[in-house]
Amino acid sequence: PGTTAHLAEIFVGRCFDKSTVADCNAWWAAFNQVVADVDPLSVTAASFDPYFAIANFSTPVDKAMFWSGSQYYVHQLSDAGLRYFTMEDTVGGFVQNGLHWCGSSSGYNYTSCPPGFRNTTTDTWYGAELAFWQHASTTFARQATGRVSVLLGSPYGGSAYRNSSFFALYELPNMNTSLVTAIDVYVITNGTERCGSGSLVALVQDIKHHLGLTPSCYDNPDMVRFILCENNGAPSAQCQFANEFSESS
Ligand code: NFD
Repeated sequence: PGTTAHLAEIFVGRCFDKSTVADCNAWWAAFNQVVADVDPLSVTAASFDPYFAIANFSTPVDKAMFWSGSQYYVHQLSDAGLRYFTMEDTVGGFVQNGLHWCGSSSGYNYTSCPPGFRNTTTDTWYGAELAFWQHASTTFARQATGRVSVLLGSPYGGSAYRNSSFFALYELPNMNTSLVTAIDVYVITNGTERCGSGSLVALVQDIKHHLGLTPSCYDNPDMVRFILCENNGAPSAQCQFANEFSESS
């Protein structure tokens, strides 16, 4: 993706809009300190520690919603935090969602950023933006409390639960076993990827392993199908309310 022009203005403006951070300019300065004038490939998650000390990721009990492969639908569903709280509904995620940035030898590179990469041995992302999300995902997951949810899509026919995803790498493993009491898994199915088959088998195992919980799993539940119906000019395969109602009448 291209980089974001007017980064400082958007960041500070979004921060003021949420109005839960005491000093938005000081928060920008903490971000700037890490990213500006710095080689993006030298930035790691730990670089953002001072920045994240200011960011607020707290989430109402029973509302945290994680997601993977469903970036578009999940925010329709969460409804800006009214129904669920995704990371992007916290101020820490809100100010950064959808922005693309990296430093250069003179401030920011407003043309392009090098692709980030993960050192799998040290589990460290290099590349400022991905390092940022590694830290953000970890922080968000650590404080999730009560009943938590995850919405999984399988874009392009891939797996719904991928062990290279941020959800698998930094969210599920960082949930606190003494804070999380239940997990609901919502799947936007594509045929092979559905509760009890495909990658959902591994997800259940990993949830048991990390949290000692057996999740509840739902294929295309009504709340998800409503969103799928609402957003498709032509009804999607999963949007079948009309058929059901006409068959039963
Ligand atoms: P996804 P996920 N390289 O749909 N989160 O589980 C590059 F360049 O596959 C939120 O990984 O699900 N970009 C955001 C990547 C970002 C790569 C990251 C990669 N290898 C994590 N992998 C956000 N708001 O932007 C992932 N991305 C980027 C948290 C790319 O922008 C959320 O709390 C893609 O569109 C959520 O629970 C986006 O991450 C979970 O982690 C999502 O990738 C979603 O990450």
